[in-house]
Amino acid sequence: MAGKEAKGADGGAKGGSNKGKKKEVKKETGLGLTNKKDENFGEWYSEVVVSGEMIEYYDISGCYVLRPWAMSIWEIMQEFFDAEIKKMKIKNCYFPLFVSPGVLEKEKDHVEGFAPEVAWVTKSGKSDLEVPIAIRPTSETVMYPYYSKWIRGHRDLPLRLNQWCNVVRWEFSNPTPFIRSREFLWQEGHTAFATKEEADAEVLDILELYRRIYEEFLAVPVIKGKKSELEKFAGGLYTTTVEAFIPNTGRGIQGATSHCLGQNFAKMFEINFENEKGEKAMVWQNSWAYTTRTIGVMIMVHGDDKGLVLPPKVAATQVIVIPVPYKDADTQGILDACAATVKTLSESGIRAEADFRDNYSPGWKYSHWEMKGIPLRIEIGPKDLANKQVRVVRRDNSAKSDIPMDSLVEKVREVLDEIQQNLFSVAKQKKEACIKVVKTWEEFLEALSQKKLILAPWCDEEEVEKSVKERTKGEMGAVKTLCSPFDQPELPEGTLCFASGKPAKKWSYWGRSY
Ligand code: 87F
Repeated sequence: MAGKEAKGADGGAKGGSNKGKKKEVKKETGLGLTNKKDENFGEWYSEVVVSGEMIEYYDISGCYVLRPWAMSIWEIMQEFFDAEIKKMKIKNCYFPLFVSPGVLEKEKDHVEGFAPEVAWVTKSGKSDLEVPIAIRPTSETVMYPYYSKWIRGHRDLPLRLNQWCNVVRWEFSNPTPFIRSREFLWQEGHTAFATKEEADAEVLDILELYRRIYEEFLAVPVIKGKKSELEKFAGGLYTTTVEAFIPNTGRGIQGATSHCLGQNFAKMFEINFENEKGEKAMVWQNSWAYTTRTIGVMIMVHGDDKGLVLPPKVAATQVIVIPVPYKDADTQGILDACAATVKTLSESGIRAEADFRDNYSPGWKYSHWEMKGIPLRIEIGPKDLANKQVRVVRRDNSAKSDIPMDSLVEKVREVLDEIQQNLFSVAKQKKEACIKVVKTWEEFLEALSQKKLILAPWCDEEEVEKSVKERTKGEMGAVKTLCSPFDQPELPEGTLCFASGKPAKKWSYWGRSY
């Protein structure tokens, strides 16, 4: 991959105009993707995360290097979410990475199904550890013994903690950068309340923050809803989710989950308190998480054949300023104008940089920054200098316009907002065009073969869901319920389940998923 950035990849004459020669430049420099999003999605994705400088592959399968371009997206979302949960009086903490086997197994039921994914440390140096130590796949069993210790009376409630950390789950099905990796970053919130009402309310408050991360930051539309009994977190009472959809593969993807745990863990870990009446009571708990998967979903939804497409709100650099010097022109004047442009934008809070590297041509830089998905490019050449203007080029739709220097900040801000809006509305339209309402099994199979996001009336019976899984399993993976949307269309009296023919109880989204 290093070859892609090899020096001497000098697209066309240095300082020359490359306008209209973009294709040639790409060929010469080896920039550009070899796979197309619509033809070879999986290969396209692997290529775009590396060429866009988000990921570097690692010599342990399922593990990836998060490069600064990706990490800065994580940090921007983190800054938002962290501030929001602090407003809700949730506090950050940090519990250890290592879990003793006793603690991990304390809560057998919920860990059992996950056991094959738990990674263990068995040695220090050459000698075997007396007791192997697990690496946290999630922290219920790590944290809840302390909740039991710290919660005594109703005045200790609510207890609302969050931690930002990494977790390890030794997955065996095909690893994908961001989407399914063996180690990933997340926040995990774990809260305890005196009443179910408080817990219920928080579940939805957190889910709303997850929706905002996807829709307002990543410009990815999501569906809020409830998981089926089969798909919920088995240790909890109910699971709410934000579900996204990848039109190219026709697959749903769980974006983030907010669980009400009920009192299941309180029972197991004896998290009791004395209520206001002096009686012994059990707490009500929630847990909730979003992970670096968010970044993968964003890449899959917005990326195109030229590379990444980053929404301005999460791009580390929102504007790249590229000098376009010309033979006899005032090169220093152009460079100064670029520097001044960056300074003006930066001072007004717009994240801008200039690419002054003199070993790359402007054309090469255009392709390079397109590959990295930078929302807006500013070109400054002799004509722009003379006219006291800059040329701006949008990454989302390639639209070009000239803006006068004296309205730079105002106009750039406007265009960035438009890009953010446009990415969201295009993604939403695409998603909505994929939704297919089906009433019968035949329609369901037809929609499935067309990679649709299926909305169907369902009897809400687990056996039926299992049979749908069974009847659709194969190379592509089985179909499952993604969620039952909070926003339920009307369900006329007498509507039947698409799969069982029994009376339908609710509308549910179905599909293959990640
Ligand atoms: C893998 C190995 C061991 C998922 C696992 O969703 C245990 C688990 O408990 C496990 N994979 N889970 C479920 C995690 C549930 C819950 N934890 C806190 C969340 C949100 C954050």
